Amino acid sequence: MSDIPMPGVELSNYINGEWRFANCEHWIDDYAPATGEHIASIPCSSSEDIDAAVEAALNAADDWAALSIAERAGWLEKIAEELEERAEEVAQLESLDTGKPITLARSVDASRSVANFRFFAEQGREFESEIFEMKDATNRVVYKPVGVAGLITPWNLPLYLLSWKVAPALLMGNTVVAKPSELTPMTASLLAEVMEAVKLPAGVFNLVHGNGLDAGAPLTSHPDVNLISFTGGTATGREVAKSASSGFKKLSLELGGKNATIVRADVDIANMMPGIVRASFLNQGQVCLCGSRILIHESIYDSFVGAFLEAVSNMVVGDPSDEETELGALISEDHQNKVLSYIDLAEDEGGTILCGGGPPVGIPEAFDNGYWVSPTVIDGLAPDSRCATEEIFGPVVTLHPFSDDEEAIEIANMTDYGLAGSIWTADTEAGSKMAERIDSGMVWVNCWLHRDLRVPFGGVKNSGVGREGGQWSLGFFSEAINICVKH
Ligand code: TXE
Repeated sequence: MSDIPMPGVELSNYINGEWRFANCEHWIDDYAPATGEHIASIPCSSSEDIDAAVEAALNAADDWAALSIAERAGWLEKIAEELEERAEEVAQLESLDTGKPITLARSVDASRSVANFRFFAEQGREFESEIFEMKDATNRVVYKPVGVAGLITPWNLPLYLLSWKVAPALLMGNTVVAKPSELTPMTASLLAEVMEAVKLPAGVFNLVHGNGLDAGAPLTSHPDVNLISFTGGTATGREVAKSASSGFKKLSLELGGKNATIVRADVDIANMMPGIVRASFLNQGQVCLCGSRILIHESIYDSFVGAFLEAVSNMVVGDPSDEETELGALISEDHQNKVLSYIDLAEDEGGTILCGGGPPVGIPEAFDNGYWVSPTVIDGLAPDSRCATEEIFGPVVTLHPFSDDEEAIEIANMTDYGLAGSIWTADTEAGSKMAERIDSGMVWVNCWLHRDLRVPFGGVKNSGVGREGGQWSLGFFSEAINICVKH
C-alpha cells in the first residue's frame, strides 16, 4: 500500500450511478502477476464508503423491486449485450490482472460473464412461482427481494464469479453493493461502466473497491445489508459467517476445496488424459474445483504416472498474451511464496518432486519479476499428509495409489473440504455409484468443470454453506413467502 496515487490507472468507486473518490488516505497497488509491474491503484475504501453505497442501494430498492421479473430480465439482457460488445476488453484486462493465459480469459472468463447475465435473464423470463391447492384453500408462493445484497468475490475468476452473483441478485429484485478482490479490480470497474452505459437506474448496482478488513468487513456487518454472498478462502469465510450471523443475514459461502481425481483401473488413459491434466492445472490450479489429489488404481499406477508426466511436461508455460500459452503466472508474490512453501513441506513430509518444484526455466526475461511456479507433480506422500489434505491453490498435484474403490472413497473423503471431485472410468455406472459416496457438493464422471448453469453449485464440510446456480440462486436471492387464501 502507498500513501500517494501511483502512476497507472486509478480506479474509483461507483456509487449511486456516479464515479466517486473514496474516503481514503491510502491507495492499494495492483500488480500484473506475469511481470510484477504496477498497473493500477485502487482506493482503500472504508466503512464510510460502504455506508454511502448501502444508502444508495437502499434508496433504489423500492423502485427496482417494483419492476416485474420480466422487466428485470430485460435489464440483464441489455447488460449481457453491452458486456458482449466488450468481451475482448474483458479478456485482455482479466489476463493482465490475473496472469492467466489470454485464451483462457477469452473462453472462460469473458464468455461466462456474458453467459451468466444471459442465463439469468432467461431464467427470469421462464420463472413461474408455485401454487399448492388444498381442498379448501389455495397457497401461492411469492418470491420477494431480500433487500440489499453484499457480494464479495475473489481473484481467481474475477468477473466470472462477480457476474454469477450480480445477475441473480438483480433479477430477483435486490440492489447490490459489490466488493471485488483488491488483487483483481479491473473488470469489476468495467462492469460498472457497463451498468452506466446501459443506464441502469442509479443505486441498483454499486461498487466499492478495497481490502477485506477495511471494506469487506463493514459490508458483511452492515445492519442494512440483508444478504451476503461470498466466494473466497475458508478462513475468511469463517469470519464472514461470524459477522453476518449476528444480523441473521441470508448467507451463501463458496469456499476452498481439496478435490480428488479418481482414476479407476479400467480407464482409457490416453483418451482421458487431456481432461485429467485440465482438471489438475486449469488457471494454474487456482480454481476451487481443481483436482489437486490424483488417486490412481495401483494396477495402472506406473503407466498412468508416465503418461501424466509426459502430458504435463508438454504444457506451454509463459507469456499470457501468447495464444499458445497454457499456463500463466500465480496471482501474487505472497501466493507464490505460499505455494512454494507447500512444495518445501512436501519434501519434509517425504514426498518426491517428479516435475516442477519452482519457477519455470526459459521464460522470457520480461517475466523475471512475475510470480511463476511451473506445474509440479509430487509422489510418495501419505494421503493424510498436510500437502495432500490442505488447500494449496496452485499448480501442484499429489499422486496416491489405491487398491480398490473402497480405499479410493476413503482417501477422497480424508480432508476437511468437500467441494468437488471427478472419477475417470470405462464403467460409468460404477463411477456414478461411487460418486454418491464422495462427500462433496459436485462430482463429475469422465469430465470436469462441465457446467450446466441450472444445477446446484456449492460445497459441504469446510467448502461452504448453501447452493447457487439455476433455481438455487433464485431461491437464495429471494424470500419465498406463502399466501394462503381460503376458498
Ligand atoms: O482470499 P480471501 P485470499 C483460497 C485459496 C487462497 C486462500 C486465501 O486457498 O490461498 O483462499 O486467498 C475479501 N470480511 N481461495 O486471501 O482473503 C477479500 O478482500 C469480508 C479459494 O486472496 O478469502 C476478497 O474480496 N471480506 C477461493 C475476498 O474476501 C473479506 C478463491 C476473498 O479473499 C475479509 C480465492 C473480511 N474479513 C482464494 N477478508 C475459491 N473458493 O475459489 C478478506 N475479504
